[in-house]
Amino acid sequence: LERDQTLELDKHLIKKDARKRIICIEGNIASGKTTCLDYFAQTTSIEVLKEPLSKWRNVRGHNILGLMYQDASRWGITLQTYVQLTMLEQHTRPMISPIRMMERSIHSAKHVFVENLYRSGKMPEVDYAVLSEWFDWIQNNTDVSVDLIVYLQTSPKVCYERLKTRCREEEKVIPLEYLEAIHELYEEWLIKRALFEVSCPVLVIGADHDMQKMIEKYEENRDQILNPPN
Ligand code: DCP
Repeated sequence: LERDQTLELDKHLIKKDARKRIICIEGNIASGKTTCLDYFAQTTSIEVLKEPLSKWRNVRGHNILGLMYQDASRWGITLQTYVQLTMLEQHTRPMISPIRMMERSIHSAKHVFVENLYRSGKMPEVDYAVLSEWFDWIQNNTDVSVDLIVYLQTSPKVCYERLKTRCREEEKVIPLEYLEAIHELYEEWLIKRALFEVSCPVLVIGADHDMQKMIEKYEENRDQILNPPN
């Protein structure tokens, strides 16, 4: 479809129900979230919010993403405290379009990344408790709800290969085991439902394929993604 045609199509989709909707794109590191967000940014008029990575790399001059990968036991809590703040800021920002698509969420930050630090013994229980208190307060007192989670499901090995080719400086030290641990937590949270409550529908899209095939999949799932069931 040409861009103009797809924009028309979206107008039609959006008009059907004027309710505001928030869609989160979730998945392991290098699962292809950026490609997905770019695709919808280029072919729709919806609001697309990228993960605030640049902020994590520069908090008043400090690269806490880099620090965390150098020494997770020391800096994990620092990064995750700031991730939680930046995610809260994204969730609560006034919407400029009826549909918002976000890269990850405050929920995966807590249920996947913080959980992983805690479980792997890199975050003391007391830090985990304080972050959890913050998270619970945020959940009870602000609106960080989500209408649909799109889970880009990958195998950790594929993510590992992509990670090596993209060569982001901070991520050079990431071993396969780390991606396996993140993968396991995503599966527990969104597929096995063994960990935390999931209070919205989850659309699972296999994402081990190359970029062209992934774009085809986004096209196939376009209606479902832009018009999540209630
Ligand atoms: N990160 C983290 N803790 C979080 C969220 C993210 O430590 N709560 C880290 C993991 C990555 C970096 O931040 O090293 C960026 O994360 P993403 O995987 O979201 O970004 P990508 O660019 O890798 O996404 P994709 O490749 O899927 O487009």
